[in-house]
Amino acid sequence: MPEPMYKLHGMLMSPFSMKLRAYLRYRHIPFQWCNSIKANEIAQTKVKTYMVPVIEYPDGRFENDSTPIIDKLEAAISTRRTEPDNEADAFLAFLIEDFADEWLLWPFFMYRWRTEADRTFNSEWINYEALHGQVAGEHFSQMSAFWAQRQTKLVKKTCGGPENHAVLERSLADFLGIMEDAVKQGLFFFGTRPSRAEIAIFGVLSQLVQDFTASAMLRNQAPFTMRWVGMIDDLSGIDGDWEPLHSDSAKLMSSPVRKILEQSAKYHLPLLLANDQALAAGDAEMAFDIDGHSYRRAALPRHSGCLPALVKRYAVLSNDSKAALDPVLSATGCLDFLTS
Ligand SMILES: N[C@@H](CCC(=O)N[C@@H](CS)C(=O)NCC(=O)O)C(=O)O
Repeated sequence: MPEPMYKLHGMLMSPFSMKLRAYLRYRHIPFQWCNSIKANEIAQTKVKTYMVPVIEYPDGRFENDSTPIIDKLEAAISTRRTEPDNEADAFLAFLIEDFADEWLLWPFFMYRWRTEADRTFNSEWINYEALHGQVAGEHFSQMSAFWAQRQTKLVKKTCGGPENHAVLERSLADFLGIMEDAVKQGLFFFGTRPSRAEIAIFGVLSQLVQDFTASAMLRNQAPFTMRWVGMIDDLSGIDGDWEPLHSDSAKLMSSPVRKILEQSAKYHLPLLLANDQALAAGDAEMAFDIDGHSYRRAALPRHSGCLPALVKRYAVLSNDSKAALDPVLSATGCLDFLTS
C-alpha cells in the first residue's frame, strides 16, 4: 500500500516553499509538489492568512506558515528529525531558523525587486511557473507587470526605503562570507545531518541563486555557497549523525553558528524587538540603530510572535543547557534579547 500522500502547494520562486520542500524530502515524508497558480488560490481560500506555501495533509486539512508546520511534523514523526537531539543545540538551530526567516529574507527581497532588470526577469520567472509555460499573449506580460509592481510596493513596507539598502547589502555580504567559509568545512552545523537551521537558510538562498542580480553576485562572491544550495535541495539520501556543539565550548565559539548568532544580535533580534515595541506603543513605524544608521520601516503585526517564541524557548531550557549556551549567547549579544 502506498503511504499517505501530503501535497505541498508552493512555488520554486518562494523561499518558504523551497524550505518546506527540502524539509519534506530530507524527512522522507511522501508528498506531491504542486506548483502553479493554484498554490496562490489555495493560499487565498483554504487558510486564514494568505501565505504560500500551503501544506495539504493526507486527511484533507490545509495549513501554512513553515515554522509551526515543521514543529508539528517534528513531533509527529520520530525518524530523521531536523531538531538536534540535545535541547541546547535544538535551541541554536531554532534561533538560526528564525534569523533566516525573519531577517535574511529582507536583503533577498530587496535584491529581487530593486532594479528594472530584476523586476522583469524575476516577475517573468514567477509567472512562467505560475502559468506553467504559457508565455504567449498579453496575459503573461500583464501578470508579470502586475506582480513586479505589487512586490516592489511590498519591499517599501517590509524593508523600508532606499536609505536602508546599504545595511541590507552589507548584511547579506557578511552572511555570504560566513557561509562561504562554513560550507567549505562540511555541509552541516551540528554533525553529518541537517538541522532546521540549514533548511531555513537554504530556503532564502534558493532564491538568490535564481534571481537576476543575486545569482551573478553569488557566482562571483560565494561560489561554494551556490553549490551548497544545490546539495541541500534534496538530502533524501543523507543518513548522518548529530555531533553535539553546545558541550564543546571551544568548537562552538569558533563555529559558523557563533558568527550567525552575531548577525542575529546585530540585525534580527533588534528588528523583532523594535517591531514589538512599536506595535505595543501603537506606532505605525519601528526603528532601531545599526552601526549608527537608524533602520526604519513599518511595524508589522505578522512578525509579532517571533521574539516571544524565542524568549519562551530559551526560558524552558534546563539550567545545564543555559549554562552551556549563555557564554556564546552573551558573547554574541543575543542573551539580553532572550531574557528581556
Ligand atoms: N512565515 C511564513 C511566511 C510565508 C510567506 O511569507 N510567503 C510569501 C511567499 S514566499 C507569501 O505568500 N507572501 C504573501 C504575499 O505576497 O502577500 C512561512 O514560514 O511559511
